[in-house]
Amino acid sequence: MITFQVDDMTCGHCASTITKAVKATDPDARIQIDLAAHRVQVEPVSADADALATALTGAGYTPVRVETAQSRAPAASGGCCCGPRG
Ligand SMILES: [Cu+2]
Repeated sequence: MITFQVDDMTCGHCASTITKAVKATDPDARIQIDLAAHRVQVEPVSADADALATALTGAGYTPVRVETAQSRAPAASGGCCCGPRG
């Protein structure tokens, strides 16, 4: 299960757009959306977390990967939101 925090997902239309974006990337994926918490949970079949994040970004949203409670990695590889951008 891969969880994303998507703070700019604010209504049912956003949720359906995100569902379509995930399905376009991984047609057999299972998706659970919690609008109130702005969370998207995906149980992928063929896509990985990066592909799913790319799909959500491409749909116009800002997904932030949420690590599950069992493994709290202190430092994630790759970029984060803290740095200034161009
Ligand atoms: Cu919306």
